[in-house]
Amino acid sequence: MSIPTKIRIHELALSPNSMKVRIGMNLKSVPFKKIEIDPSDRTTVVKTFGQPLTPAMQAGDMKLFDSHAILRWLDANVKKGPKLFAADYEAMKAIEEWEVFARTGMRRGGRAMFGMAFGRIPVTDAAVAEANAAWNEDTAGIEKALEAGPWLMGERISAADVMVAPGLYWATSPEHANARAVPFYDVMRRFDLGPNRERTRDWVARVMAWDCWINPKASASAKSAKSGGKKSAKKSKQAKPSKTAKQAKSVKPKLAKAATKPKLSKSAKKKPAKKKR
Ligand SMILES: N[C@@H](CCC(=O)N[C@@H](CS)C(=O)NCC(=O)O)C(=O)O
Repeated sequence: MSIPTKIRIHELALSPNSMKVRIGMNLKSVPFKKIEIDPSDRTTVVKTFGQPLTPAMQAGDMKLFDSHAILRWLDANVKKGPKLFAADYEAMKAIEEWEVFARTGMRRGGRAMFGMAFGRIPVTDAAVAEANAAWNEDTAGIEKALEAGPWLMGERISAADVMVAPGLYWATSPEHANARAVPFYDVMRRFDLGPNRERTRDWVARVMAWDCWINPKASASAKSAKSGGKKSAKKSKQAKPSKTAKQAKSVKPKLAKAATKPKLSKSAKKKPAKKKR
């Protein structure tokens, strides 16, 4: 199936959910146009998509919202680049467990960080320290999983990495020019994953290297226009499509206790336990 040549992503550049979509697009070498929305005026997004959240995508006549839904669409429709999800049942369930973690496992740090950045929560040393303790606790499972391979699912990059890593970007003291330029950078730079998170930090940087907002070389259109795709060849080597058998054997999200709220199912067939808070 050929995918529409005109793809437009409505986004808030600095938001982790928008990062996920840009990374997915670039991993799959799909060119797209970014449309930065005004966070205080969602009229166009609501009019086009019937809901206010970004990222939201228009691909020809097709409209889709939700970062993870867009990643699924990409993987189902674009053969090029690494396979993000998995043909193997167990591997697919493991990726979906990481997805649950991406949506809910880092809420404490994320809410505090963005709450303070947007002025909804007062910035105090105690509140920052509490959020940083949460970041450290909630990323224990990631650090552990990365002992078994460079990516969450082992040898190959997958949707698990794309869905989880951007949520941690702002807690890794980013120095990229666009990050430094955000108006509340001084608040954001106070957040950190804390001690013993070296693997996690390296991995976040490796995943984020595919985001053209912080790394213009990652852009699919830049690659095809400037280098005939050659520049991407080196990268796609390390990010080749996942081998499902390998993925099946690779690490499942064995998350640290604090990171398992909501508890993640041990068996891939079992539904994840409901969130208790
Ligand atoms: N489930 C959605 C969540 C999207 C979402 O929450 N987007 C945020 C930006 S990261 C947003 O538009 N929030 C509305 C607001 O903050 O007013 C996804 O993964 O794309």
